Amino acid sequence: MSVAEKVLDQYSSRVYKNRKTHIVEINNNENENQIAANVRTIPGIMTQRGCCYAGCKGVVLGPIKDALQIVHGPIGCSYYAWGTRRHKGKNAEGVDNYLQYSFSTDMQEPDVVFGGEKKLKKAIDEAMELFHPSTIMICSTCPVGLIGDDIHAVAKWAEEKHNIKCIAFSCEGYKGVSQSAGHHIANNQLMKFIIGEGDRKIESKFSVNILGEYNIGGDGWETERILKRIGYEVVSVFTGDSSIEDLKNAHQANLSLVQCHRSINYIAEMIETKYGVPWMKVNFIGVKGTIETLRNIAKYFDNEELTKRTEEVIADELEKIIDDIEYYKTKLKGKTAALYVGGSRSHHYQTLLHDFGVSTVLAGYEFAHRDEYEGREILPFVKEDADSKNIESISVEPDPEKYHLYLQKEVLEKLRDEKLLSYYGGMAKEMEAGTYMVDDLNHFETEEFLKLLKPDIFFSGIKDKFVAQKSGILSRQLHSYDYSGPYSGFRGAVNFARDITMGIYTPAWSFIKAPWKTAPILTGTLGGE
Ligand code: CFM
Ligand code: HCA
Repeated sequence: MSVAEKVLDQYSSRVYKNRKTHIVEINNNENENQIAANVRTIPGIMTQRGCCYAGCKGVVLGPIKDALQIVHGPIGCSYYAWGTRRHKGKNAEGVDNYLQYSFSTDMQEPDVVFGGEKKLKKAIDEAMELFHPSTIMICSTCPVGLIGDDIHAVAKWAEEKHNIKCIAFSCEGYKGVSQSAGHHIANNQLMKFIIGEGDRKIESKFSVNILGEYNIGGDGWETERILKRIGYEVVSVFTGDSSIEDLKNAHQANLSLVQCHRSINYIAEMIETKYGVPWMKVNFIGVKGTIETLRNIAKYFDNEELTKRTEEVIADELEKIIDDIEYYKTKLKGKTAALYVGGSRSHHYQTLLHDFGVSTVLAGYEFAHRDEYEGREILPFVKEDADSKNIESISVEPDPEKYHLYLQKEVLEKLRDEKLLSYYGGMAKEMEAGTYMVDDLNHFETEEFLKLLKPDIFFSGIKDKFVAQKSGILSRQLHSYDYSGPYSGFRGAVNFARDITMGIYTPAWSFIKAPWKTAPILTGTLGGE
């Protein structure tokens, strides 16, 4: 019996049938690594997924520092989205910073019975009186959708009364199947009400947006540092340490760099369709990943000076970290890891682990779509390539829900032949045969897989890390890095290696004994009576 079969075999037939489609043993034949993803979790299963509101307010909007964000709903929802992800933002002259606050309407039973719009209006009036923000965002949580408060009408009222920008997000937690629905809702509203509003003069001809970079542990700052050293102008970052003023100008950049595709692909595609700004998938996690990314960006701009400067910066950054990298390699080479994070890191961090000789035995996502697992072909820089190669018919479906490129078969083959198609995502094709890819890994499966695969490290989240840790396996949190970081770029790679080396070699492990190491696994009575 394979490891997966041993885990699945313990389920009832109904659950077995469902979960089997979410667990894939990687096969050398790429086409066979197909997985079910982005579908409802069976009720009763202890999923680690979050909700739509978490994806909208918690993830995409949360880091925007100068928008005062009011959560319309019970206080718990607001507190959760404020405290968990730890958004980092620097104070800047003339830019408000509300990151340390948690604004909520604190919905109670009478509001559910009689409606909560009055309370929401009062909260907006109070916020205006105390803070005078220029932008307010309203995010609704589950009860609001159930009772039917019209937050969009309230937003319109607020704009007229207070002469501000007020945007409502109907991101009730129950919508969709995970955080993923919330990303989409946030992206649509940012596109509709913010992007395109700015008219800042962009000086550089090498200007970029960094999309899907939320500055966890300071990652965005590190990425920006490297890009600026080379000579790029960073117009906006979605949304780590961002301000409305920057986001407004995103349409003016030459190129969008997409770090986390899952949470922001909608904006990348919409900016391309509406303003003609192309996008490119990047990965600033891992030394090799960063170098490859920097070279790809330089290749896009195709400028001799910029290419030279890129190589100089790579060489200089490498020289500064090479001794550390070599040292940590001696400590980490040959170790194994399991990764279970949201919708992009389980793939990105395999690049970084490879840098240190750590291999992956299992990787999974909470809410990724099939793209992130299986990959899809993308056509970068559609317009330019189409013109220069005389490709006649390319139709791009602009609806972000179905953003596949619909190409005629012969066109597709021609592009493939000329290596104009690049591949996005596809964690499967970088994983070794015999390892596991699991979608929506639940509590039970986590325990079972860890017991059977025995990885040296389990990279996971706030909720699930302690199960592993108490069973004697080191667990590092990849959501907010157990409050360490940055882990991106060159310096980040060293921070990461230092943290996991400390974790693996700490003497604390000799004081811990997993419960099943001292207690018998089977209990029962032997003999007749
Ligand atoms: Fe993108 Fe993210 Fe992630 Fe994500 Fe997230 Fe996150 Fe994550 Mo937590 S946007 S998909 S919804 S990289 S909050 S910064 S760590 S689950 S893997
Ligand atoms: C979220 C945010 C989260 C949660 C992490 C966790 C984050 O999706 O709601 O619960 O482990 O990164 O903070 O992913």
